[in-house]
Amino acid sequence: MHRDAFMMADRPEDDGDTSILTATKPKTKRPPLYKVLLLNDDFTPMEFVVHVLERFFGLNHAQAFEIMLTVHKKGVAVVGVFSHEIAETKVAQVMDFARRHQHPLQCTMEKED
Ligand code: TYC
Repeated sequence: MHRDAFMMADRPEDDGDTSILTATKPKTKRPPLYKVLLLNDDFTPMEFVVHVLERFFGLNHAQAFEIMLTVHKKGVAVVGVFSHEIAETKVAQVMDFARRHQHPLQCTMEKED
């Protein structure tokens, strides 16, 4: 036999095993979180905003009043941090509730850093 005419398994560096082993880091990445933001406007009544915060974000009256005042004074505040799906639901609930009551209240979400 010609000296280069090796069969696969005859090559010293190849034992014929076709399996591939790759070291992989165990993936434990947590899903990203999203901040739900409430925006100020000049028309939505303060009591309506307080009610929204109690109803959709599980805040007590004092907490809701405090966050409402922060939005009123600063223009925007984070009202909660959630998974993407829960944040989307909260935003939709607030926007729908505000629209049904004909208030221009705006609620948005943004990815947390
Ligand atoms: N600025 C509104 C007012 O004076 C109150 C308000 C607070 C509106 C928070 C929206 O997200 C808001 N009636």
